[in-house]
Amino acid sequence: MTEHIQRVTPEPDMVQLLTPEGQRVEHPDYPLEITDEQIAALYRDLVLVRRIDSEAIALQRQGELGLWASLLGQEGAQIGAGRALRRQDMAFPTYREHGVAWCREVDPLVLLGLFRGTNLGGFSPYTHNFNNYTIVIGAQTLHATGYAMGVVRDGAVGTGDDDRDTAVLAFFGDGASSQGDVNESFVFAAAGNLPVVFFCQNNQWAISEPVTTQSRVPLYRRADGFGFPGVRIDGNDVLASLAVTRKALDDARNAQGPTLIEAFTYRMNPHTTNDDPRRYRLASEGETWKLKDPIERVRAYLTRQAGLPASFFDELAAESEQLAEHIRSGCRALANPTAQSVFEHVHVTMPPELREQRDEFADFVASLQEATA
Ligand SMILES: Cc1ncc(C[n+]2csc(CCOP(=O)(O)OP(=O)(O)O)c2C)c(N)n1
Repeated sequence: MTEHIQRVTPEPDMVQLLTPEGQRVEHPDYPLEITDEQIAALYRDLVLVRRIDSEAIALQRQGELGLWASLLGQEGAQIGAGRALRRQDMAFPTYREHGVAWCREVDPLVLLGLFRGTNLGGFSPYTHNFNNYTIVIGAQTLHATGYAMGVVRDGAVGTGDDDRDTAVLAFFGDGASSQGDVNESFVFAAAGNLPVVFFCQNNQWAISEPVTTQSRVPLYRRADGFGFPGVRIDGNDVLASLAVTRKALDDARNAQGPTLIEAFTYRMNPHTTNDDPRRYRLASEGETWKLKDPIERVRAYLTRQAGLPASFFDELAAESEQLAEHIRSGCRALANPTAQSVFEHVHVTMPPELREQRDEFADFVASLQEATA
């Protein structure tokens, strides 16, 4: 670390609509009309998605999953963004967007299959308008930008038809913002005024690399250099995430071009279940962020301001238990893929050479089984 590097602002200027204490606050640029019932629905999403995450970690620890990338602490950013999408919009995730997958109605068991190694993604992107998880850092921003080019060519922006106009939402992390792919996608999105919203979850760490060594300026200000708006939100505030993403997606659908949203948040768990953050993070950092928990503030609002009865929370706890059971038993029951399945889903119609290779491989596997019988 050289001394000339300027640190990012410690207390960033960001859009916030719900404080960590659960107080609603207004922002002049992002008014949000939302009922208490709708806030309760967001709370349900947050709680159930956190449960999916904690069950997945437990399953990994029991040897049922090879790996899991936890979203603990990032639920608010993801549910707000996910619930801002319209049916026809397309979202491009990394490998940590379990909350967005939830909003796009992807069965959590399908996600678990990827981390168990029983599927290679497991769902059709076009069924859910949610692309498969991308492990290659930043690559999906190019896919999203290319998709947005297609949207323009289909004449599906700026028509004024709410069911036709389409936006694209690309997720990536603070580490990914250092990648060439992300910067190239910014250039193309700006040059083509494309209907794409870049949603960066700045969880402060790219595995062990802090964001402060990667950027001299807050990440949302990168957008300035490309000529489109950048905005920083309190990434632990589901309402801010909803309001700002909704506005950015509206702009995109109305042919106003791209926006960069930086959700300022924190990855409370290790990068993946293979990582040990005690080697590079101070425990005190995690303690500070616990006070900004994205779920607790909504709960505080719902109990103190909205006056929701205890029965609401009891019913949600019961639903959470049921979901956990679905995940535990469903994960163990996931069928192992056959050796030949690696040949599937590559082409719509399998070419003859590939069919030949598959059959040869099948004979080889059978011969091994005979030899060991
Ligand atoms: C092109 C590429 N380079 C390196 C890696 C290894 N890698 C996996 S995750 C990661 C850090 C990503 O950090 P960030 O973009 O901040 O996302 P986060 O995991 O924190 O959500 C790296 C370098 C990779 N998967 N792809």
